[in-house]
Amino acid sequence: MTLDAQAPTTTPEVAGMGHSMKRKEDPRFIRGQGEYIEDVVLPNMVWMDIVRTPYAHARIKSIDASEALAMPGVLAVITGKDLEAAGLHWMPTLAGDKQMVLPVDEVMYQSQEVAGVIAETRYQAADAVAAVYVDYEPLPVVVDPFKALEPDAPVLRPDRGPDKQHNRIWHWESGDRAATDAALAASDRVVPIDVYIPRIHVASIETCGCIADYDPVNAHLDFHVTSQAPHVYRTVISLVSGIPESSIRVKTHDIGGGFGGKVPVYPGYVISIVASLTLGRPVKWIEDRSENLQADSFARDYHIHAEMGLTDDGAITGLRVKTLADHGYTDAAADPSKYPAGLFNVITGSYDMPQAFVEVDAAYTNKPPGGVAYRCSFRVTEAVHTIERLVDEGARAVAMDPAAFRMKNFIRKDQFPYKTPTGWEYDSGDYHTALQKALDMIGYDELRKEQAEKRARGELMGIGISSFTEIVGAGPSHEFDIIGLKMFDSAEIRVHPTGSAIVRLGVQSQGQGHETTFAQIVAEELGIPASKVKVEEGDTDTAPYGLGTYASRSTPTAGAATAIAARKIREKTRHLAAHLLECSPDDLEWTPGQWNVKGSPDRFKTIAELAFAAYTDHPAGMEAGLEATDYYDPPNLTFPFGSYICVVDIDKGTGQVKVRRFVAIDDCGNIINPMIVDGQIHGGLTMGLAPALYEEISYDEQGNNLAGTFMDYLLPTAMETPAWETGKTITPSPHHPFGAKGVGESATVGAPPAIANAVVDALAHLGVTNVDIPITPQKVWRILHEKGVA
Ligand code: MCN
Ligand code: CUM
Repeated sequence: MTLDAQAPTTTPEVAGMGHSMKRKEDPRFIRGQGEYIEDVVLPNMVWMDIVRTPYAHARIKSIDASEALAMPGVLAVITGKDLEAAGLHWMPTLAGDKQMVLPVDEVMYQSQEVAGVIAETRYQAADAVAAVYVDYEPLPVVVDPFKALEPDAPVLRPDRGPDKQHNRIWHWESGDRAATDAALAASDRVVPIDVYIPRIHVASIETCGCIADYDPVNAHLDFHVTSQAPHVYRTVISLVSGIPESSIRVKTHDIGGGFGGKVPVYPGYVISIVASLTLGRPVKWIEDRSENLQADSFARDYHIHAEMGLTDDGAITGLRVKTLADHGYTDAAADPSKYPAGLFNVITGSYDMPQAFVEVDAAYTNKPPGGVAYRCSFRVTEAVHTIERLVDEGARAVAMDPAAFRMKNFIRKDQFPYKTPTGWEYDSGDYHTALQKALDMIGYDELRKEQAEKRARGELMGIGISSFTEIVGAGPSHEFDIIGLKMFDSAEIRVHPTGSAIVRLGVQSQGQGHETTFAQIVAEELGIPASKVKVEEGDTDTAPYGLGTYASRSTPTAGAATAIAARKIREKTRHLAAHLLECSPDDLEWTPGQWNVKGSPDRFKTIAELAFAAYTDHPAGMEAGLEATDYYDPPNLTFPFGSYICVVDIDKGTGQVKVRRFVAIDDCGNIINPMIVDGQIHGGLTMGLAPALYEEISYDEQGNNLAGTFMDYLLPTAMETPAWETGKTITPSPHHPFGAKGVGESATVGAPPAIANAVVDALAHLGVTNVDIPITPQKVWRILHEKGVA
């Protein structure tokens, strides 16, 4: 059923599902009392800074660190040769490729790490970095992934197997090629589109950083780090270093934004650990902003050619997609093993697609490695952008309104669970209702009239729609793993004698409000007020093993684990209540926060009484205590969706695009905290506006990063951000324990094509069929100039 909002079943004091409880973490954040890596200072701590290459591809002839080593406070300079001696100069990437910790022979991208300099203070380390002399011999640079695949291109990774002496990393296919070719051949028309989704970077407020603290006496490593996946880090560190996992504690603190950029294990982390092992002192390393923009993992960089088959009356018959993915010098994408192109084959989107075939090739180039990071669950943003742009071009080809075209081709709500031709099973959806709500809210018909009048006067106004389907919540574990680690997630709940509780989780908040929402899940299931439920994440010594937070998976996986663990506790309290009330457990029924004897409303035991009894008055034969753990393996992913409509006005003189209105209707199933979900959507929309209009990391022919500072890499501020108008529909997930779907990335995935479609809509009468993002004033002005309009 599709509802506008669900009514809470608990009181505001208990604050279970559906209450807009204020975030428990905010008092410390708004008072500047958060604790980030930079705030953590350990006794006897020293600093590391990193020497980086100015060349995108070069041979290292020699490194001379003698002058640096003689400088005040300098303790060590670590090079690739030092690591090679210990077999630590390469490390595995999460995608099963390998990555240099420090280079021995060749540097592969501009700003790659070349040496770590450790000194008593940060300033001494930075000064000494400038005194490390590296003699480079420049090598030919490959920046264009198409050229990388040409037969005469230099092979960038000769370390790969003898059968892989070329720059193609992998080729991946999904769907039925022959059936799709046949469907397109039989179509009345085939509409093509070429889209480039540029490289972008998350630029979270807190850059990456760590403190490696090796204690030689106890042979124990404490690793403080700003990471989205602490347990995975612990396992990787153990595998790389040989230190037993029981002697490694990974500890996060508050995280100043992750957005995917804090999933990979960066070379700086490994160098810090080696430095601490060598010196026996805590070693802190924190990137500066330019290092973060130039060397951390990137997102997108997909060159996509897509074709859609259509009948003359506007029915979609099939979709064929060919893509080239630029992965930089190593495949370090944090994609599940089976999915080298992530979940890109969700590209059939919200449409009832008879046939589809998707193929992706990945290429090495002389750019930083990475992939997927930037608020996108495994390449879904690229997929959604393509299908939503293509659907608009399809509508235009058959002279249909883009809203009507979508309504005609949407999967109908009676078709769920819906199997896509590329193999996904969408759990639930109601796309018609969401789009209709967005059309009504923005006043679509009026806007079309206004647009026609303006066009007659020569003014440029456009309306763009995006009706996206997201795919979030990996596992199930039989399909999803990262470096072999199955993708489930976990929760452990302990209820204390006086009725308060602690929840420990394998996921990791970076600003999403887990301390609040996970407490609300316990409040909903057990009736313990959310204010009395402490949520703890990010300490691998105490939390149950989990895969971490990315791909909007926390609510679908750890949220489910929390509910199931709470239900195990509830079941135990039923037996406690039966003992105390001297009745059979079968005679009891649960109403929020208490067990009642059926038919006797005055005979009940509250959760607080039962918690106390678990430690003071449990029956013979029952274990004392009140706690439970759950490792939840989801049966399927969840498929949140939404319909966004954007109105833009374009200035003919400057090419400036102004987003006049933006309506976002989102559906993430049942909602834990409506205010937090709204916050996620507002932030996500701004992070969708960013690549649509401003952000791009590009390189010149020599592989120089052209957007290595905030002067060139433009982040939208409050000035550029329009007043988002949001609304909801609620279509619960049928398989999730409390009907929720993830939402953390929906808006970033859904927003860019709405904006791009609005811009193309404003320019379509001039013959424009696509404008690649970021849609800068210069790009638009050039088009207007060419068309003789500017
Ligand atoms: N929520 C809810 N009801 C739902 C779904 C979610 O109340 N039906 C709540 C959750 O309980 C959680 C928040 O909304 O507090 C986001 O939940 P979810 O969709 O499960 O996503 P995750 O917690 O797994 O967060 C990951 C997601 C990702 S992948 C990126 S990238 C991103 C995002 O969250 N990074 C963020 N939002 C971010 N927000 C902040 N402030 N900082 C980041 O780095
Ligand atoms: Cu890929 S950005 Mo989020 O999934 O951490």
